[in-house]
Order: sequence, then C-alpha cells, then structure tokens
Amino acid sequence: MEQTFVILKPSTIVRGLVGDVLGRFQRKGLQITAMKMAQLDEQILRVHYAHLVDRPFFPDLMQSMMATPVILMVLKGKDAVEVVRTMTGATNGRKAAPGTIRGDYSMSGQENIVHASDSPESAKVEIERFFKPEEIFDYALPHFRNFYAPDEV
Ligand code: IDP
Ligand code: MG
Repeated sequence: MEQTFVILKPSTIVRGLVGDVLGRFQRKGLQITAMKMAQLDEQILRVHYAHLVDRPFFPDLMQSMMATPVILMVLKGKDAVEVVRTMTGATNGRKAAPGTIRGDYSMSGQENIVHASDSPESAKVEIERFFKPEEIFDYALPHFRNFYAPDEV
C-alpha cells in the first residue's frame, strides 16, 4: 500500500477546517498512519518548497506557512498519492474543481488549505523529511475488506 504526505496549512487551522478536511480523507478510506502538529521554520520550508525559492511570491508563501503551527500527516491506501492529489484539486483554489478540497474551501493561489505530495518519489522524500520512522504506525483496519476487493491489495 502506498503512503502520501499531507500538510493542513495555517489557514486551515485558523479557519476551523481541520475536522472537515481530515474527515474527507477518512471517509474516502485513506488510513492515517502518522499525524502531528508542528511549527515549520524557514530552514525546512526552503527545502520543502525548493522549486519555488526564486518565485516572487516565495517570501509571502514562507510567511503564510509559518503563521501558525500546521498539522502534518501520512495517509495510506492504494494509489494514495494520486487519490489525494485528485481530492486536493488544482493549486489555485479559484480554478480548482468544485468537490475538491481546494475547490470547495479556497479562493486563493496561496491560501489553498493543503499540501499533498505530487509523486510517489516526492512522497517518500517528504515523509522522511517530516517524520521519524517510529512516528509512522503500521496497524490493521478490521474493516479493510469493505474498502478493497481482494485483487486490489
Ligand atoms: P501544489 O501545492 O499544488 O503542489 P506547487 O506549485 O508545488 O503547487 O506550489 C506550492 C505552494 O506554493 C502552493 O500550494 C501554493 O500555496 C503556493 N503557490 C504556488 N503558486 C503560487 C502563485 O502563483 N502565487 C502564490 N502562491 C503560489
Ligand atoms: Mg507541489
């Protein structure tokens, strides 16, 4: 089973949307294998958003991501990276399809509720960046057979 990495961004915390967003992932059938609150700093954000450091909006993005603590999590499921990216929607909330998290909760290209890994390779790197191995839990879901056919797992 694949794992992906998600951040509930500061705007999600201050707007009281943590339960709504987390509930969507759980109702979908994704398993939470790690979760914690953390205050991000400039050092880790420069690595996490290395592909954006030269963009003019980067200082604003840093400020936004450090505004409050965030919630970090690892979600597990078949094709979890792609499933969560589909649920997340386009980067700009104004362009994200209704029904996606950003499409339903965001009007902004920056304040867009969640980060989600964009490939299995980046998921692996991001999970290792933010979690120690002992913070990620391997446990059985008793109702697993209600989520997948035998040939899907
Ligand atoms: P993603 O979050 O959909 O993977 P990325 O291009 O990796 O999109 O950008 C990371 C984050 O940087 C976005 O989620 C958003 O918060 C911010 N961002 C990206 N592009 C813009 C922009 O044009 N203006 C402001 N913020 C942006
Ligand atoms: Mg990205």
